[in-house]
Amino acid sequence: MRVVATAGHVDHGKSTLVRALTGMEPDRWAEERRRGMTIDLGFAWTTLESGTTVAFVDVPGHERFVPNMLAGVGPVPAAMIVVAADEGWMPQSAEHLAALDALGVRHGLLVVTRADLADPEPALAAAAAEIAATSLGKVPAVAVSGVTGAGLDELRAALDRLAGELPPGDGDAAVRLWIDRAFTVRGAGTVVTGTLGAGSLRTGDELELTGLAKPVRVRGLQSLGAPADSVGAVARVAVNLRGVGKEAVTRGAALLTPGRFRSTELIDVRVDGDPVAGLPSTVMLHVGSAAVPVRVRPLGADTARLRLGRALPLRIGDRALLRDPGRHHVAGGVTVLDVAPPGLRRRGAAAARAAELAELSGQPDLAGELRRRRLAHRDELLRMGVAPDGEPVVGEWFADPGHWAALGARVATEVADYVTRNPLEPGIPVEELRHRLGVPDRALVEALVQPPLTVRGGRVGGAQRSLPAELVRAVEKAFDPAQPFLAPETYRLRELGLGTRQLAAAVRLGLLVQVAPNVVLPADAPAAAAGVLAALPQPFTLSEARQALGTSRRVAVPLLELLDRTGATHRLPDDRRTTDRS
Ligand SMILES: Nc1nc2c(ncn2[C@@H]2O[C@H](COP(=O)(O)OP(=O)(O)OP(=O)(O)O)[C@@H](O)[C@H]2O)c(=O)[nH]1
Ligand SMILES: [Mg+2]
Repeated sequence: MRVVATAGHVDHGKSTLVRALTGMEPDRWAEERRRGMTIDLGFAWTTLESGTTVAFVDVPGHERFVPNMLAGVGPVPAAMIVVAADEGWMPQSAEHLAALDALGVRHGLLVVTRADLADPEPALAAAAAEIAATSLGKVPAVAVSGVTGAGLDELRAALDRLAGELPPGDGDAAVRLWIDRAFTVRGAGTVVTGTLGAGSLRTGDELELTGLAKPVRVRGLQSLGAPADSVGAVARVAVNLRGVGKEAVTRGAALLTPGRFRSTELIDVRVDGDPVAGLPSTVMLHVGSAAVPVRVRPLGADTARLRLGRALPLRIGDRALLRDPGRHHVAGGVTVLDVAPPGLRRRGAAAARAAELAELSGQPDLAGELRRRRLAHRDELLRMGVAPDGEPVVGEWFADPGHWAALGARVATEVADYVTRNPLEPGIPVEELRHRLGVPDRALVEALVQPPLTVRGGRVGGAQRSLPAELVRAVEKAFDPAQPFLAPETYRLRELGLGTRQLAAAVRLGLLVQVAPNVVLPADAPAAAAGVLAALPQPFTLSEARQALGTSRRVAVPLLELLDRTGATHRLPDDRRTTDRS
């Protein structure tokens, strides 16, 4: 199936033509038939010579109903532009064409109707020239009369050729069905309809519905009035939903493949058309069947940030249009560049962002997205419309290669820093390292750890966790257990193989404590000393302490100072000390 929307000024014969081609009545409402005027979208279809079925979305031409027209053409990539031979090119001919141009519609047909009332040539020439200057370019043109039927065979042939040129829908893509009607069918419940531009729907499918927190289920499907178990793009489709009241759905809502779209209220866009500096601060954004007011913040000459009055499921590369309803003016087409843009609070952030946006095309691009975001989860990328077709760094995480390398280098520095500050701990807790690196998942931290560093017991540390036996032996030899406060002289330590580097390692590994530049003691010596001193009559002098500990002044002076610092001893004004807390 192919879907084609009509376009054109009020009363130019759009509905008459659709009726003549399909034998169906596109004006569904009694009021429309009474007034002889289309108010809302109409739907009809026919099968052409080639066997291709074309479904028409018939739009109203009256200027008051342009928003309805836009809801109809938004999701449809082809248009049949209708111009009356007796009236020629008119204001809504121009506004409809501007809308098609803004949406980037590239496939179309010009039909000059009411050819029985006037020579079609002048209208045809004028319209063809207008259309040629837009995204549609040069289109085939046919003159017809909906009343006499003249030219209808040629029109059907032209439609068949157009249908053959339209790209087939991608049935495997994610579904975003912009809803153009919602109604209740007695006994069946809520039914919504729309033009399925991509993806497939099946009965029983679970889907997201914009504005609704819980998922909805497809109870039944119809396409062109006939029930179906599944419907693939491109198609007109009616979906009977389970678990939704009609009041929960209106035109502009969308049915979505779960997990594949993110609703956003803030987007950065490129505007083709009027310069963004000249846009009103509030305009209407039309996309799919939705229309929401947006506040415009110009960033660059043709880029802007839009704050949406209501969240919409948008992706990078989506086409939309901006319209000033007061002036009946399509201000321009919009290409979505970013659906999760960064804040602009810092000074100079807006200018920097404008420069960044100038480089963006709206073509989703994994490498570029990662360069800007540094790290991104697969789900987040999918929802933005970026195919995660590269190699993840771990699990479902993707990273910019430069950023990832920089993080890897920082792991070693952060681990070294932590271990120096916390020598007795066997490494930095993974969570602490995650925090220091500013990454969102522990799995990323673990993936960044490279030998000789390892992750063990929830910590990241050096590979060698067991104490080097040689060092332990040398330290044991250096001290007499009966005289633990007698620190060996440097020359003696050297004899035992304990040079500066070995001593530093022994201190880091918790074997020794550095009391003064040239004084090391067993790690438990300060605590043991505090015990010995507590047994002395209080307060005590340096000399009394030295004798009780069985050591020299060289050791006693810095050892007592260390005990003072840790609060184990208190120094009184007369230089005596006490271990009492008072
Ligand atoms: N003589 C003649 N009259 C036509 C032809 N096509 C349409 N009309 C008449 O023109 C009037 C408007 O036709 P519609 O088909 O309702 O026009 P429309 O473009 O659908 O109008 P809106 O939906 O309101 O924008 C009707 O009275 C039709 O009978 C034609 O080819 N020849
Ligand atoms: Mg009509």
